[in-house]
Amino acid sequence: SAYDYIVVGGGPGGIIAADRLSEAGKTVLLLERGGPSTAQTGGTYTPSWGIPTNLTKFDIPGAFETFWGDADQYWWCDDISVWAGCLIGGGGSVNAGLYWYASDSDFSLASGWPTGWQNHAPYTAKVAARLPFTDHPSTDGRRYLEQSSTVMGQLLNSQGYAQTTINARPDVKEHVFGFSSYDYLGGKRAGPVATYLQTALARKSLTTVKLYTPVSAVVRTGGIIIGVQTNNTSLGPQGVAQLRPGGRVILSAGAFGTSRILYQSGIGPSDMLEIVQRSGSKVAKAHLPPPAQWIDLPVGYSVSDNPGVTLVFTHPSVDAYDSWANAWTNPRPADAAQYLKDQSGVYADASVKLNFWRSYVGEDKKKRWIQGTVRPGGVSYAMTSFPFNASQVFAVTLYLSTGLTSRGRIGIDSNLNGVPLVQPYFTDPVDEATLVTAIEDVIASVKNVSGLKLITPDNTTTVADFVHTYADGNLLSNHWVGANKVGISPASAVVDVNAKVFNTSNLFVVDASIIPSLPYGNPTGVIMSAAEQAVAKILALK
Ligand code: 6FA
Repeated sequence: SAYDYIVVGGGPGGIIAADRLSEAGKTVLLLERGGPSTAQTGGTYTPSWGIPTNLTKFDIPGAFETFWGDADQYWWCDDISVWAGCLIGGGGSVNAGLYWYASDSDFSLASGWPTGWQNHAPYTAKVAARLPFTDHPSTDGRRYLEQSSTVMGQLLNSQGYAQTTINARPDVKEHVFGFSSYDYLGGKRAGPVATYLQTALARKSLTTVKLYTPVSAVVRTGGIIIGVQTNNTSLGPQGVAQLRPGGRVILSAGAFGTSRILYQSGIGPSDMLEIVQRSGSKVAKAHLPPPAQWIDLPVGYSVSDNPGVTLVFTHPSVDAYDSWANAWTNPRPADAAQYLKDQSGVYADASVKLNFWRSYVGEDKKKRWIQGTVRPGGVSYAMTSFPFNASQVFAVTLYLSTGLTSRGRIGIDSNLNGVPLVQPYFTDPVDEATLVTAIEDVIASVKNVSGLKLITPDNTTTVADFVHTYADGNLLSNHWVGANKVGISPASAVVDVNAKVFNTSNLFVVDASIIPSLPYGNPTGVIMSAAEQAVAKILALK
């Protein structure tokens, strides 16, 4: 069979695309390289204490911190050097689920969006209708393990911050703090797999979803795409899944995944395409078009990711929850029992309890925003000469977000693994200076809260040195955007205002990589709104 649309990648972008396309009556093939995640998608990875329920690691919000604890961490992409989810739901199935509705600033011209994308509100509303936020995920409506949030709230109050419901006013981010907002429903992880994927699957005659089906390249004649190369010969001769005449391919394989597919399809800067040409991978080489057909675009450039630095505190009121070390294998019995009974309690929520924002104007007169994230535990971030009580630890990560000017580059190495080529952190020193100022501000107010002790950084370092020597791998926040950014010129962008890859007729990108710069908060809310808007633009094309 042949399809109106082939969507490659079942993360937030791809699932929303597949659902809206099938809703419009199109036949859609959704190809995902990984397997199931939540129970609803066929996942079966339950904790020993969860049997016989069908609550998997991907369903239980309180399991978030344990994604790095297991012997077999099969959910991560094994060919990308940073954290990325390779299973249905993508990053949305393994992330913390922090969820911020898009603001006007997130889609503004100043944030690098071309004209035509500013009217995000109807798309943001569509996402909110399918996936309403919650800042009290426990099904009993109560909040649990809130001590670090209370302590940090006192500190922020002393600095003139106001408490608010962040998603009630997405445009208000100056000196505000609020309870963390999550993409959870009924005390479980939600995200597009819980809603959009289900409605897509219900359109049985239109939607085909194949798991464990990696796509290596698009198959094209010049700029016309005729199908995609898979590993599954039941999809077509030699594993090529085919488009109907007039059909379209949408790449939604995430920042690193989509970039690699483009390189392997002969689309991108020549240094990356030459790596494919030289590689030992027969599959990749066999499907790379000859150089005369290469399409030169800045795939992988202009990327940003929030640099984040973590401060560690103790306070006598705080329950560090053993820094989540036992949350999967050896939970506190009452908390496990409570969650299993009705999805309430500590496990109905990931670790993060409070978020805050403010702006700074840098030496270059540009405004940059800081996001703070507060959570109990985090003993692994403690680098300190001070003695401290590990059971009272909590962590505050300060991220630089909107206004950040540093940019890096991603691509592939000689094994075709997705890698950062130029780290996107602090290529502009004003970014670093801004984060230092923000940290100094928080530290200056520690004295305003009785019993509060800062343990990292300690008295053996200055804040400036602490930040300057912070490892790239620790600055990382997994919020990669920009690699295939939207724009008006193929000199500086990869997709045009309709999310179509420049110099192709029918190839599109709908995922985080089209977003030109970082939004105020963790990006999935903006990625989903952008996906809704992109699909509407694609469907409107003749
Ligand atoms: N974002 C938030 O908004 N809130 C958070 O709390 C948050 N936390 C994290 C986090 O804790 C971690 C560890 C990570 C990795 C990310 C976090 N993010 C958070 C970021 C957020 O999850 C990502 O920005 C978001 O998921 C990006 O959505 P995309 O749709 O752009 O891309 P994904 O990577 O999610 O999905 C790509 C899919 O394509 C995957 O399912 C993958 O398996 C599949 N794929 C890749 N290559 C493929 C190929 N060649 N063929 C077929 N499928 C492929």
